[in-house]
Amino acid sequence: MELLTIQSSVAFGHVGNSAAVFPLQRLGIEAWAVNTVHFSNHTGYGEWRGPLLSADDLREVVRGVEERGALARVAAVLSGYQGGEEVGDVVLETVARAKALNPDAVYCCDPVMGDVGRGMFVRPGIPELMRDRVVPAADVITPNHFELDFLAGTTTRTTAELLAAVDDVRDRGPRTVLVTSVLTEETPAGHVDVVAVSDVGAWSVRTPLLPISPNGCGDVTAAVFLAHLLRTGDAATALQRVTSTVFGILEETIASGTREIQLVAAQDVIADPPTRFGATRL
Ligand code: PXL
Repeated sequence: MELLTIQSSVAFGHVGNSAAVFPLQRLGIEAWAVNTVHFSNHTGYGEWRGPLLSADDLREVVRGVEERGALARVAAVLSGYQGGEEVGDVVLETVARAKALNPDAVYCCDPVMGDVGRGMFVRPGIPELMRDRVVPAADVITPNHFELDFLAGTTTRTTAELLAAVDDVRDRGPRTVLVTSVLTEETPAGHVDVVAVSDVGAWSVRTPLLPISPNGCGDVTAAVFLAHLLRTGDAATALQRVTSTVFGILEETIASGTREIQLVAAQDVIADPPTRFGATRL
């Protein structure tokens, strides 16, 4: 299986494509990386070096991939953090081309915009671009709870409210939605929920809340959820596997005492995740 992933790359550490590609490969998927930036390290350090690619440079790279015949073969296009609106345009053009060449191609969008506590951290205009143009073009989205609320234009405090917001967004395009970092009135202290909704139902997995939330975790989550969804066609199975995988990566990261997610150390968990958490039907 082949997949095109349009995200940041960093030389040191793991975010964007530098977080998504290795897990995809470890799951047996050929991941063609189109890099939107080539930074030394992720922006969480406050300082970084390296270039952003222009929209025209990105277009050229995608064009070359298409000319080799590879765009026609991809099962999915995956996108994450989008630095500027022009990158959003290239992503949408690429998705349109991939779908024209192969109507079964899936577009999975991680609508990176913000988080509880931090608020919106992307450039002004990006949240509206995500809500009004990018998300409606997607088949699968992986917002966190904060991003889901923005997409639906509401504040959700209960599971019922959350599911209503998900259905509101699903009516606008993406049939499969993974909501991460869900905290409702029903979530016990020290825990966090992850919810997956598809045409055939809604499921939730509850995990203990770990004391770290490293950069790149969301990028791994979107890539690994998409991989298992493509493999099994089943959102509940993909939900169980992604939560066990990410929990295992976080455990390795805590044990290592480093700031970067420990993908290589956790590679066996990534390739063959033990079922640590069961999914409950909602
Ligand atoms: O994880 C999203 C992300 C993407 N791209 C760059 C980043 C980050 C998070 O820190 O720094 C460059």
